[in-house]
Amino acid sequence: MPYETITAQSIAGALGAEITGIDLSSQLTNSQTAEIQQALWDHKVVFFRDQDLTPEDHLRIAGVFGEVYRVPFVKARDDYPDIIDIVKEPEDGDMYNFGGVWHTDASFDEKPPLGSALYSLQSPPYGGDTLFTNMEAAFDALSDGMKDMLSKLTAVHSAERNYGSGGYFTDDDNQSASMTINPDDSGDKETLHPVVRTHPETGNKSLYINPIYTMRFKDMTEDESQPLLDFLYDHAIRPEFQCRFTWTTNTLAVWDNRCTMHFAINDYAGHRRHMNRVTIAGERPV
Ligand SMILES: O=C(O)CCC(=O)C(=O)O
Ligand SMILES: [Fe+2]
Repeated sequence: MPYETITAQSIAGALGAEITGIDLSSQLTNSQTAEIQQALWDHKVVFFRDQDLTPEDHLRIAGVFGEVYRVPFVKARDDYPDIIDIVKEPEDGDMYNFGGVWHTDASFDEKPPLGSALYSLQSPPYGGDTLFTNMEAAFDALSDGMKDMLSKLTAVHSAERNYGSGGYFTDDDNQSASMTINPDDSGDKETLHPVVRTHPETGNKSLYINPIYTMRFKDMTEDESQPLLDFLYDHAIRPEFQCRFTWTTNTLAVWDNRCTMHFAINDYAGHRRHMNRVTIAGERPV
């Protein structure tokens, strides 16, 4: 995709591009703003390395894409209630890392976030990469019969498995030293979303389900739903639909949460990894 004010270099066939030629700490021109938006719709996840950003810069860049989304259950920074600290300390060893299961952010919400802007304050010396997968490519590669059937289905989403009253984080052993997660029974609430959603900017269709927050298909039991969900998850994370990003300190990534899933790899025990995330509000999936 040709741009006039930035350069985009794809990092994989399916999605993901590194953007250069722009200093995000400066006041952006209208054309720069329009082009980084376009680059996100074109590439689904964009990476800006070597950006020296203050929290205000970080909030301002996220604001290019939409209003801020206040993340439930995860304690925010005391000084910036719209920024969450995603941190794993050396003493956390190989215990659970935030985002370490394939997911799209907060699909349990009636209006899940449009995207997230994740900034690396400290990257480990190796490991801690993030995987992304293209849910439009995954949908496109299905047979017409499967696409047709899925297009008629609705899925039940909930934060229950992670943040609900009996969820993973209610067990003290699963609380890390470094992040505060506050599960409560509002996490048990269920929300309905179409299994196939249409992107409001591009009109493209994508699969919209994920193994953390999708509980079952509407009007079906979990046992009935799970085999098809498992097939779709395996299909969606085929290597050719993915990209893998190796972080360096001071990189900002912005992903489109509506047509991707992501997965934070937990392979840097004994090292510190520190990220800040600003989440961008979205619309009700259709
Ligand atoms: O730390 C990461 O690489 C991603 C964590 C995650 O899932 C998120 O920030 O939404
Ligand atoms: Fe995430």
